[in-house]
This record gives sequence, C-alpha cells and structure tokens, in this order.
Amino acid sequence: MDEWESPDYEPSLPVSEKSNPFTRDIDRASPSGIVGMLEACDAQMFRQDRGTNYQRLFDEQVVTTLTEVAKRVELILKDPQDSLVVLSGCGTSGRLAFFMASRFNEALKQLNRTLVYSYIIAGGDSALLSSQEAPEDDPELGMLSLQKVCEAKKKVLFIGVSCGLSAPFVAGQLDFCLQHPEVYTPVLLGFNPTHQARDEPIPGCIFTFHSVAQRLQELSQRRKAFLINPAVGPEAISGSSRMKGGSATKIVLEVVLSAAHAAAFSHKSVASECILQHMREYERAVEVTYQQKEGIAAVVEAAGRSLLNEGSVCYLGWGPMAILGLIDASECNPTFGADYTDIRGFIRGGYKDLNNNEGPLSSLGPEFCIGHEDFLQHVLPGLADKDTVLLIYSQSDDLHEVLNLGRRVREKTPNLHAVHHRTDSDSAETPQQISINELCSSTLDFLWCGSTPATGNFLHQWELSTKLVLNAVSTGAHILKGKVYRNHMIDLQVTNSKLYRRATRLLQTLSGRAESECEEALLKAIYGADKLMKDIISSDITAHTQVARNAKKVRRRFR
Ligand code: F1P
Repeated sequence: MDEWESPDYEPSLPVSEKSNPFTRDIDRASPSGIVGMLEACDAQMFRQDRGTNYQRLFDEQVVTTLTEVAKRVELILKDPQDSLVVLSGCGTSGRLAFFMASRFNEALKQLNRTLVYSYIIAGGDSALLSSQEAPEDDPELGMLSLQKVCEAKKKVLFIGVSCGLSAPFVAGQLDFCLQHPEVYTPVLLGFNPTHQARDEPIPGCIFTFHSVAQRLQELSQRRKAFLINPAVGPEAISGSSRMKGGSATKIVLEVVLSAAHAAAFSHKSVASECILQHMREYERAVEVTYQQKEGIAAVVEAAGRSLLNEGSVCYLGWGPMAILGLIDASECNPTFGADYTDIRGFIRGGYKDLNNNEGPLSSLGPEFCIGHEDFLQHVLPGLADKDTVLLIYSQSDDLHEVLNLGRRVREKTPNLHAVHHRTDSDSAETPQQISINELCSSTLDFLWCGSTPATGNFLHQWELSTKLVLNAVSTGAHILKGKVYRNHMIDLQVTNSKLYRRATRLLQTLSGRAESECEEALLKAIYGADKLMKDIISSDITAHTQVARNAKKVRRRFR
C-alpha cells in the first residue's frame, strides 16, 4: 500500500488534493530528480489495488463501466440522427473535452460519417487558451450551455469531467441530465471516490457535487447513469489536476471512444479485454517516455534557466501535439501565477488547425495569437539566448517546415530542443531529420516499436507521451524558478472557490494556525487591508474571488 492510501494520511482531503509523499522534496530536487519523482507519480495511475478501498483504473468494475459507456457511444454512432455525445469540463478538463471531441469528429469526417461529438468548456473558447477559472463556480451557466448545445436533440450521452469531483459548472449539468432522463444519460468522470466528492453548498442550489454524485451512483446500478472515478493517486504538485488527472482523462476517454468507433465501423464488438489492452498500451507509453528521463531533465533545466533569467519558453508544434502544447502553456497562469509570455504554445496553422467552435480569437489580445506565423512576426524578432524553444513534431509532419523554422530560431538562440516521435517502420533517419537534430542542443527522439492492437496506430501514445514531457517541462521549470514550496503551488491565483479553499489550506499547512485565522489572513491579503470590515466578512466566496482575480500577487500578511 502506498503511504497516501492509508486512512490516516491527510484524512480530510480528497485524493486529488492530497500531497504526494513521493514529491515532498521536489522543490529542492535537481532537474533529473524532479523528472524521477514525476515518473513515480505517473506510474501510480496504473497501480492495481492492493487491499485498499480505492478503486483503480484496471479494476474490473471500472473496466466494465468503460465497456458499458463505449456501448452507449456505439449506439449513437450507428444511429446519429438527433443524437449527440457531449464532453464537458472546466480548465484542463474542458480543454481535453475539446481535444477529444475534435479528434474523434475528425475520425468521423474521414469516414464520411455524421459528426456526433460536441464540447463545452466553462468560459467558452477563450478558456481553451487562457485561464478562466470563475465560470467553474456557476452551475446555471453549465446547465444553460448544455441546453444550448443539445437543442432539439432526442438522445444525448453527456460526459462531464471534473477530476476533483468538484466543479459546480459540471454539477449543474449533471443535475440537469438527471432531471431529463428521457433525453440525457449522464456520465461523470473524475478521480476521487464518490464519498470524497465536494460537499460544499453551491450558492443558489439545493444540490452539492456530492449529492449529485450520489444520485448518479444510485442510478448507475440500473445503468441509467455512469460513474467513472478510479483513484490515480495524489498529484505531484498538490491539486494540480492538469497532470495525472488530465492524463487519466485522456486515457479513459480515448479508450472508450476508440472502442466505440471500432465496434461501430470495424465490426469489433466492445469487449473489456480490448479496453484493458488499450489501457496497457498507455502504461507502456508512460514507461517509454520516462526511459528518456535524462533527456527530459535537460529540457527542464534549460526551461528553468530561461524562466529564472526572465526569458521565455516557446513550444512550436505541429498537428494535435501542438494543441497539447497550447493546453500545457495555458495552465501555467493559474498554477504558478505565470505570465502568458513565460511559457507559450504555437500551432502550425493557427486557428485553422485548432478548429474550435468560435473560430479565430486573435482579436482578444496577443496571448490569443497562436499560429507559427504569429510566432515569426511577434516573438522571433525579440528571441535571445535566454529563451528556450521546443519543437514538437512527428514523422507525419512536414520536416522541411520543421527544419526551416528550426533554422530561423537557431539564428536567435542556441537553446533549441526537440520532441520527436517516429515508429520503427520508419526508423531510418531522413537527411532533414539529421539536420534538425544537428540544429538542436537536445532531442527527445521517441522510437515506438512493436504494434498497437487496440487502435492500429501510435498517435494516442505519442500524444500522451508529449503531454507528460510538456507537463514535466512547465512544472519543472516553475519549480526551478521557485514557484513551488515542498510540493505545493505557492503562487496560485485565488480565482474560484476551489482555489480559495486550497489557498486557505496552504496557509494552514505552512503556518500551523487555525483555519479561521488563515482564512482571515487570506482575506486581508486579497483586500489589501489590515483590518477586515463588516462588509468584507459578510461577503461570499464569489465576491472574494472576484477581487482576488484582479490582484497581481497575494501578499503575506502574517505578523
Ligand atoms: C478544473 C480546474 C483544473 C485547473 C485548476 C482549477 O478542475 O479548472 O483544470 O487545473 O486546478 O480547476 P476539475 O473540475 O477537473 O477538478
């Protein structure tokens, strides 16, 4: 049994908020030490149950539920008229909902089939690229956006993702589904046991996330709702659900949707063995990724040096992996109080390649300029030695383009690195590949061998592997910059109720003082006041987080 699984380990916290014993000293570790700890944490995702009460990814019950949900998706794929599969979430969960809906709609397009996937992200498409944490607290907004997407639909499979089983936005949507069972079948995906779902009252609602999860659990006995909530262990940085929570979300959704597609279009019936086999492929992808621990550590070190020297880190990506770069970069603001210029992502064709519902968003400001063209025009001219650039590409991308862009970057900074994926069927390096490698000071060259019986190609593994590398780079670099204390984020933005509670708890952990005293200190810091006036004390958390949103940095006011 891992230490965190003991009932005595941080008993008041759900798994997703516990601190991981493996990373207690991550703030003092070397780059390779950091990557080693991340490897240990990620391996926990696939750990089998060893006599604890926690349900795990490979457990029979979880696999059975995944199989059932895949069958529901299969039915919709076979009879798409007036039907929809909706994926929804907040922050990273919403970004992955978008990613998955786009990828699987793309697969349908290639087969000339009706598109059945829709996504919802709290805060709309601008939240795909920037931190919009406040809408996460709004259950009505969640419900209304679901209603809008599903107008005139007669059958909807709704998959709500909240890693911490905590977002009121998703709770509102699930509650709505429960009220309209004739149309909606709700599925909840998260990584805490149901009893650890958040039970904090939601202003204006008679339900909490916990009560909704309980109702889903009851209905799941009759297969009228589904709950997928295996534990994957505490995050490497406490509460940073973008890491394991995001990876496990990607794994679960891809396993389910791939099985459904295979059943609907290749006449392979959905079977739990295939689901298990596919999940094992992800386990292997994690192992293959960390076999290049030292290479990852070299990029972490370079990126950390850039941030420490007020430089920037740019991900220049191609295809779907570029989207993972955009996602990784967008998460640094709420997690580490980073500026959008600290870590930025760019995708080859900009919004044309992103293909989001709301179309180009560049008019919203420079942080929404995401194409390689934007990089060339606005970033390259000012690029210097202190900046790090990471090329993210695979054998299926245009290597001429990669080489040309690499050359232009190399004229400005020697700090050019690459993440590259290829398969053994294509193992001979092309001249362009060799030239790209020569330009880069380090290359993570992932060579994927063998076969993938579950999906027939390596794309899902490449993507997960890239996600892990990027999470390691951005997290590691911010650790080296000093944005993490022990394994806690200490420059987080207090922009929603979950983060408000997390900040209060952090003060408690670090000071050993009572909760009420810590909340008072947090409020004093948010309002910049030495004394709390009555109107502040009587305001609710929404009001506090609105003020905190505008604060540049929450100052410490302990005396
Ligand atoms: C949603 C989320 C996270 C983000 C931050 C705030 O969490 O937006 O993606 O990293 O921690 O919350 P969840 O609803 O998936 O638990």
